[in-house]
Amino acid sequence: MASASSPSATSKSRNPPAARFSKDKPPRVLLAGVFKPYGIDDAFGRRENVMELFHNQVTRAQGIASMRFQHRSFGLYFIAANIDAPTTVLDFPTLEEFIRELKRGYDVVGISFITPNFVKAREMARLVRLQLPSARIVLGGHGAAIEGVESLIECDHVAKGEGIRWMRAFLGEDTDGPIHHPNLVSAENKHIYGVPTPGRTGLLVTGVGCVNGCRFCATSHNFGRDYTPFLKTGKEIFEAACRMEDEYHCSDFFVMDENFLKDGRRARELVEEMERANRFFQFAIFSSAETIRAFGIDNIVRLGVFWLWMGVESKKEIYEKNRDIDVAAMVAELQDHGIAVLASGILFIEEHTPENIEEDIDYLISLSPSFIQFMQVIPFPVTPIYEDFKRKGWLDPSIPFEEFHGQKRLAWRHPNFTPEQTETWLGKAFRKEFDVLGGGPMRMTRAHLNGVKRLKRMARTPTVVAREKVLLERVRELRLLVPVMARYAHDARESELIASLKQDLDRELGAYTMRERVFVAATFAFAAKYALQLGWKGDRTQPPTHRTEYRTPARRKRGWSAMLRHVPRPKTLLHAVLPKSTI
Ligand code: B12
Ligand code: SF4
Repeated sequence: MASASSPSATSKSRNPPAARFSKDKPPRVLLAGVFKPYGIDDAFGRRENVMELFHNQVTRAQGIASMRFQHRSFGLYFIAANIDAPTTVLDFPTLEEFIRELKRGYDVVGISFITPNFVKAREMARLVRLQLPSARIVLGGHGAAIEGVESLIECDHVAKGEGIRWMRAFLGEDTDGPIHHPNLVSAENKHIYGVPTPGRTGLLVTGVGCVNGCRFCATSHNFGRDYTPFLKTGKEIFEAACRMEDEYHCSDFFVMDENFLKDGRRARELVEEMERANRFFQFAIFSSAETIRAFGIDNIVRLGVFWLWMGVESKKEIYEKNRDIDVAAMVAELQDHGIAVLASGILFIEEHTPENIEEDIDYLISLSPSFIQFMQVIPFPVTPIYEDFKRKGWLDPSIPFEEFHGQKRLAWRHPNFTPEQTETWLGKAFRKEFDVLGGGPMRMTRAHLNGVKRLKRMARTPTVVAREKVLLERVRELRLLVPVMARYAHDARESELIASLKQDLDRELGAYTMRERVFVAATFAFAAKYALQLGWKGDRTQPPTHRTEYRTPARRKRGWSAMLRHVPRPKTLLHAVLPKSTI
């Protein structure tokens, strides 16, 4: 017979079992992300599972020019901020720290993981059972979609899809209560060319999921091809932004929403709120081409978008979202209006062969976006391609989940490529992009500068004037890095591109002021130190551990804002003035 903890007694669903906790003594909840170190080859992970977005998937071939920053495991903070039970979030722990935390005693331990961290989650669950045999183990996050996970990892419950509602139901709380948006910064430990960029870019998670359901997309299918808004209206987004600006003085926000402009009405309301209050914020967003077209460039400028991630994917397989759209013209128009575009492309779709794959790589590069993400197709469980590849016999059970990262060799058997070829082509793509277009920070500066020029020619509404002012400030900040960019240019072509950018900047902004010269000198010191560090120690850094308590007796006295404050203050004057705007 199955025990309460055995796999066969496991509940695995979007609707958890009714809570069995006493109302008088709420359960103590621990929510943990998987343990570090990340991005190294060991028994639990791979070198390619780096806990950094750009440095692993975007600017990875760009050496010292690669943009560096880390994100918290946001889902944990969102769940913790929206349940009533006393909760601890443990983000980026070592295994020892996790064990020490378990010894404090918990009734529920939630482990958040994605597919490549399967083995880490399994080890953590094993330890929970060992240390706290009576605690309920809940698995959540994208890893929860792994086929048969309930029998592969020791656990009591598997929470598939959206987690706030799941956890509330599990704990016997009101599932329909309003969602409280915690105050969080988007990225930490930020630097470009070794120069800290500590400004406060706030995080807004306006919702999870996407209804488009592109066949490879884990995010869409993990949430049942449905969208769950966390901030339902433009007013709610505006109010969340105001709150964060009041507390953190941040006016830039990274919007974590797979397809933010899909809800055009909400985005328009946000514009209206900002214009009505004459209080403007800037946003970095993800959006698909169809939604960009529908929203229109003028509205995008009014919204204050300064950075945009767009799924270009491939010229060979046209997804609905890109159908009948001149993507090249769209990227050019966005960048001409000051918006740095990240175009993502997928390599090794079925149509790709060693003979034609370079066409797609060249296509992405020809768009000349500020950044490109090349990602290999990964058949994540829950996506239609997973089932499709399974049917075709292309899934390879000998490839462990740790290798489902899309950044080295393909995690499945492609009919037209050997595993070695997939690694070579991916490396080639990133290298070619860097050689042809130069470094991302330089290209982003160029896009922002073009925007300043363009906005000057637009109708002088208060919104456009406000947007131009902020964009100009951003360009001034990034310009401080241009001499360092020139010093570390990786080849003659990049030197030329930077020289031309410098000329245009000088024409637009005049000579550096004395104060700016001092800061430029300082950037050289930072960059030299970073270059030495890269040479000696390599490029891997581990995020620090973050332990945050919610509603524990000590914390309750200090109130919500104290519980949710995570923002480090600038340490020096230099920290305070260097570029703050890049996410
Ligand atoms: C931010 C992010 C990162 C950050 C990591 C942040 C961190 N501290 O872990 C960075 C940039 C470092 C990163 C790296 C990678 N990532 Co990533 N990342 C994302 C991204 C863009 C957003 C995640 C997020 O915060 N969403 C907002 C929160 C609120 O949603 P959520 O995390 O899904 O959480 C909700 C539910 O899942 C659930 N939930 C989550 N945890 C738990 C736990 C419990 C107990 C419960 C009940 C519920 C629950 O409740 C939450 C609220 O509804 C997603 C794409 C996306 N839009 O989701 C990809 C994504 C998660 N990443 C992915 C991948 C593959 C990677 C990399 C391997 C890529 C690479 N090669 O570099 C690496 C691996 C790094 C590592 N060592 O773990 C995949 C995972 C696919 C899969 N099926 O597993 C995703 C889905 C992207 C994609 N579409 O392919 N990533
Ligand atoms: S539009 Fe983007 S987020 Fe939506 S399903 Fe397609 S790839 Fe996923």
